[in-house]
Amino acid sequence: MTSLATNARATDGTAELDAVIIGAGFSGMYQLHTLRDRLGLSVQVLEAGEGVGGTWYWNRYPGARCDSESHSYCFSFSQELLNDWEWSERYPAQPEIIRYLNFVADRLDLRRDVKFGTRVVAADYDESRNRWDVTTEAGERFSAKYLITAVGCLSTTNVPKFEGLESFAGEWYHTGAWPHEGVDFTGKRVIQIGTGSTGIQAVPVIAETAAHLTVMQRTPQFSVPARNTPLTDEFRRWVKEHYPEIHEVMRGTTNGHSFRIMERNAFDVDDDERMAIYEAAWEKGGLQFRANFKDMLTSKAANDTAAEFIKHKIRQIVKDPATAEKLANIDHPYAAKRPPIDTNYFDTYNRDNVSLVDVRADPIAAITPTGIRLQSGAEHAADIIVFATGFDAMTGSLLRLGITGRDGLTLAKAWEAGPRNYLGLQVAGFPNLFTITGPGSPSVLCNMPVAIEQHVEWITDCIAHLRGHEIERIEARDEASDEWVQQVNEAARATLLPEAHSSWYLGANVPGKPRVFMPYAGGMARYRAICDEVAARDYEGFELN
Ligand code: N01
Repeated sequence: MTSLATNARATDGTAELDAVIIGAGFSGMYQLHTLRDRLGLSVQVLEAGEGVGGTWYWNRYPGARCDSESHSYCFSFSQELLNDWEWSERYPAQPEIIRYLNFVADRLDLRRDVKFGTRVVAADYDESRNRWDVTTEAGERFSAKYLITAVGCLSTTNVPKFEGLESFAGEWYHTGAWPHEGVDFTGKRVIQIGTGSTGIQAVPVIAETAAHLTVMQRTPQFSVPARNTPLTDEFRRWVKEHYPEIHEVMRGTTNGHSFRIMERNAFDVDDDERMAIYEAAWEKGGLQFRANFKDMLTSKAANDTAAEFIKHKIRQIVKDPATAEKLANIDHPYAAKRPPIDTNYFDTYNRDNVSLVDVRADPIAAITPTGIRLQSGAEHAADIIVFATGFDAMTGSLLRLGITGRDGLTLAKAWEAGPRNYLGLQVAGFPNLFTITGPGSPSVLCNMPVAIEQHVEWITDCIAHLRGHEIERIEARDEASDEWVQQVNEAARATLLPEAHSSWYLGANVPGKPRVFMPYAGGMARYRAICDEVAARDYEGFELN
């Protein structure tokens, strides 16, 4: 089987490649490294941003910080990268993560095969040539045997279509497309819409300099303190000495973090002991809070104990009882929506310059030249509006690539009723297209670098297998896709996750989006075993020819 060692150009100017990867975040960077440097393929990465980093390139909003602990939020495949990088804090802030990803890009010499400022607008499969023809916004064309999307799960910003936005006389920004030069809130009246993980990180930071911050909350959210702190030399040394054990935990747990989920159930202990466990976890901080009991996401009664604990904390922290009630009036199980962690979020509502508006009780009617008008007619003035309104998650970034498979079948048509694929990796009708952390894989329910490394390595092994056996095409079978969709649904139904009716996991935050629970909730360890088994059985469920 021949490989195009260097990028050839057809007479019409199309660059001929073995593989095109779309996106240069964690996943695109690692996929480039494995295909180019391990398999020797000619690869072109196309990236809309002007630098590497993906989600961390775009999300530069105040307070942007990772909720995974730094020593677990990095690549694990290279001992050299692990040895030569030092994290400074328990949770890395956006600038540090971008520095890290640039360090990786330098070390692996990745940038020479990334075309920045290049947005893909179409990708068409040509069956007669068995090639993907990729077109960019600027009209450039690339042709490749393999097309790999590395576009992330949370990359397409959701700016709700409020009437009158264009009439607003002030400035407005979405957190996921934040200006690189930053935004100066000093002395400004700011309205922030949205209280998800992003909004909860941004509120305390914006409140520090704004004249006044009005937070518009539609769905109240649980949040646990992050307890961010600088890392000690001792901890850093310990991490460097224990990578094998740390990575074993990360690869063996449900959610890819460096802590284990406790073996006990919530009612294995009495009320006093349970409260002591929650108090200790609250003091320790972080996403570990949900790992206190193994039935936290499967038993409503168990979940209620955590939910009540956090609601009680909110009422204790927030001094104004009416504000506390709006924040604590949470109607979904704890962690059924992605649980945020925070730095002084609830305490920020005790500041004189911060107020909370319940826009579920009184929805936003319109944006006016001077601010926001609610349905009751109440007006809120603003110089700056911050949209912390999330993303068209998981499918949005794939659908906007304009992908068309065999016989003119568009991905939009194939996924009309919601995403349907096999293992979250391949879609029937779209040969040689791989979707890293696609819907139907654990992705957002897992510490992302762990999910990404597993997908990239599986795809790399798969392509090596195809090449080694002179196989031209791999494509998910219809029956296997139907079965997988059923497994994804069953895995979700076995948990409390679908009970959060406003969750972006279900597509509920985007009007008109099909309500389908998108990520695979069966756990990363189980998913990894399934993928390995499929490969070992000669790629069972895929058509190879
Ligand atoms: O987005 P969200 P996010 N009117 O969709 C509200 C990851 N992340 O950017 O819940 C009024 O969670 C919406 O209300 P509702 C993480 O996985 C990771 O905060 O739809 N409000 C909600 O309050 C996270 O889950 C890190 O009713 C409207 C908010 O806007 C994911 O990104 C850090 C509205 C959106 O919350 C997304 O988080 C930050 C409307 N029309 C984020 N439309 C890390 O640590 C939406 N809202 C790695």
